[in-house]
Amino acid sequence: MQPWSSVSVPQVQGTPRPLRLHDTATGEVRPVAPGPLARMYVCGITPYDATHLGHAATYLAFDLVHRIWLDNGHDVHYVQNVTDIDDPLLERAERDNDDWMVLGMRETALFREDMEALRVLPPQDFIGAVEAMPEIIEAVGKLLASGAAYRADDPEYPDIYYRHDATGRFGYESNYSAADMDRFFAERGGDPERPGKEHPLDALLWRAARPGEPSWDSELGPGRPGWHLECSVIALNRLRMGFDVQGGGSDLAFPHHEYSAAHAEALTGQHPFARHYCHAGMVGLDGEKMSKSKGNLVFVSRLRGDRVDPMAVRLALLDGHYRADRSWTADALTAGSARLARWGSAVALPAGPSADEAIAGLRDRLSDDLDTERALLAVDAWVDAALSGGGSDESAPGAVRDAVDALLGVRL
Ligand code: 5CA
Ligand code: ZN
Repeated sequence: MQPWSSVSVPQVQGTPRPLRLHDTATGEVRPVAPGPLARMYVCGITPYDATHLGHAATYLAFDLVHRIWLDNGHDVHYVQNVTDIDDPLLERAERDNDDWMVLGMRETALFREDMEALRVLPPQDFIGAVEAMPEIIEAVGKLLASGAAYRADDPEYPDIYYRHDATGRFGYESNYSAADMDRFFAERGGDPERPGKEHPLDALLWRAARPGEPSWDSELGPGRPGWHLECSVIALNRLRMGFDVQGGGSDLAFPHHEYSAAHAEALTGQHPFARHYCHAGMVGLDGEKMSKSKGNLVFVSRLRGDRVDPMAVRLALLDGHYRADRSWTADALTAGSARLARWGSAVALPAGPSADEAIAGLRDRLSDDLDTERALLAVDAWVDAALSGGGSDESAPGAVRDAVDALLGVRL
């Protein structure tokens, strides 16, 4: 698929800081130590509805990772998928008497516009499950041949399942208890009760064609892919094993990222799939988790339609820790708009105090597991001093403007 357009990222004066990030697999904040080419995969949308502020917050968090890497002089290979065939898409299309493929294309186009408006740097590879179908089919064949997968005992629908313990490392990514695994597997798209499986936690790789459902011909028989394998294959074939960051919301820590890692490790015999597994907290609306099924969504596109400045949305979402579950409120947007206006006035001044401390503070805070709340305060301190008439450094306003643009993605 065509990714969205990029924006230029200015150089920032001073010394970059290497990034430290929380890793779900080890439970620690530890250095991300990429080579000259930093490699990141972030799980993309399932395009059956518009992008809400929860999705946006997650993509903003990983956009900061991207920007910090650029600041540190790395080239970045960023890959993102689009789950453009899966149950939720078919269910929504059926409900609305729509065509699932047109629905997916429409919502993906809107997502691109939203990301562009928020100045999220695009991935180099933006890959739909449908376009990756030959790669997915090949991977299922390999897993079957190696014994990591089997056909369900069901002559009518001989779906193909992954043996959850095929690598002997199952559970290392999420570290969830057996009870939590059972619960989240059932809640998040798994099918523990499916007759014909060897074990309730075995995950679907290939769903044999059902009447009325789209399917793809293959040597496996006609069918469509399971969700976790899509991300394994799209990441593996572009980033190879041991890439630096696998990202997404915390709802993906299990089962999705556990199985994506397990599938890739079973396919290659190598470990690990990713060197860091990073998860953003869930954003809710006034205290409740924002979710398509609850219908309590604030859409980025709707805010754009209401002529809200996307940079104010960006500042509002960055004023909270990416790993914390948090709430979107009208007050957060008001505060983001006010901050945007103050920052804009300060960088428009002919001079201000030296930018060195603010830029060093911004880098220190961001490189410490993306502590955006305190990063914003470091800029606030310079802005307050500049607006109260302090300083005569004529290069400072431009330097702060560039640093805020490059590191926070906020154009003033
Ligand atoms: N297509 C899959 C990933 S392969 C998927 O989860 N799609 S999604 O549209 O449901 O979510 C897209 C991204 O937004 C995922 O990274 C997901 O973890 C994240 N996300 C979903 N809901 C929220 C929320 N309320 N707050 C923060 N992030 C969220
Ligand atoms: Zn994914």
